[in-house]
Amino acid sequence: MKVYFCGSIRGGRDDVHVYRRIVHALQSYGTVLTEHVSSAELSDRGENNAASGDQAIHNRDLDWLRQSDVVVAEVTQPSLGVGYELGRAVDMKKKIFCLFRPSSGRILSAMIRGATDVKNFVVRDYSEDEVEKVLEQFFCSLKN
Ligand code: 6IA
Repeated sequence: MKVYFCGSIRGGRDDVHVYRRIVHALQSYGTVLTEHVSSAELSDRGENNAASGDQAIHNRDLDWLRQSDVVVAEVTQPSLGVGYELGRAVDMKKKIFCLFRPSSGRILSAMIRGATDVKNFVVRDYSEDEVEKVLEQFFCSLKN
């Protein structure tokens, strides 16, 4: 199983500790193609390798997105890139699982909350200490 994980980079890195926890849990279900999203060394400049330009990042990420079996996104910290990835993933008919923390005080974009269709696009409100449990429920539901 190949998992594409989405989380904010240039949108802000406040939640990187949550991304780490999610990626760690995801690794028990398959290969996480985008592990770097949870790297503490990656700043909101979104660049720790000056040689790779934005176009290369975009094209490589879309290749990984195409290869993926499932897309998991932490959507609490608003990010243009994550929104874009989700839109492209919908178009590719991927299974998508979005995680949102209401305790942040934010209200999730209607374009994400409203994309819910039960089968392929699921939005789950959760708290940080439930990460492992909600992922387990999601991956179990894929088997049915
Ligand atoms: O607009 P944002 O930067 O917040 O978008 C974040 C999303 O876009 C993530 O889910 C990533 O999959 C993707 N993304 C944005 N920037 C990068 C990136 N930067 N590398 C990989 N994916 C990215 C350079 C870091 C690299 C040299 C280690």
